[in-house]
Amino acid sequence: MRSNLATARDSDSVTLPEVSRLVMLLHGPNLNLLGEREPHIYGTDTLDDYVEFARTAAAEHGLEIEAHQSNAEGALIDHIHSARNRCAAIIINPGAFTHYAWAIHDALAAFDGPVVEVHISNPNAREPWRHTSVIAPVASGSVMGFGKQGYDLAVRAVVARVAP
Ligand code: CA2
Repeated sequence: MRSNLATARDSDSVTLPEVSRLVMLLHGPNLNLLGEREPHIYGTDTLDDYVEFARTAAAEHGLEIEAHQSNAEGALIDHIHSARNRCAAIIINPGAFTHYAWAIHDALAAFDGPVVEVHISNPNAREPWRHTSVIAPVASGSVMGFGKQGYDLAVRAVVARVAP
């Protein structure tokens, strides 16, 4: 597995590799509405609650979360590009982009670190059009159907894959 390395200099000006502790957490379209509608599917937690939960889980392992949500595919792609050579890993809930956004697939394929796909619900137990993920082939793995707990599992999956 390739890892994203930043460089740091010690007092003797020797360049030392330093593993980035930054993890990008991305949320796709409509997830800004979490907690406002469809609580029977997505629960009552807001997006801020999810991000805070992931931040706390990451902090327990010495990782820091940089979180973004966008309803625009291009904005998500720009965030993925900005994670290159800077973030150790990406955790992404692409929302409905999961099922057809090949440009997000391509952007993630160009990211060197682990990518964890996470879903609050279990798309495979829902409508047939949700059963395809174009993100899964470029993800290290996927966590789905466990609600907020899935974000803790996603963080743990990252921890297991980035250098201690
Ligand atoms: O279960 C997930 O996390 C999903 O990524 C959520 C997406 C859905 O298209 C995927 O198939 C599975 C939908 C996000 C919509 O979120 C809303 C939240 C509250 C109210 C309305 C929509």
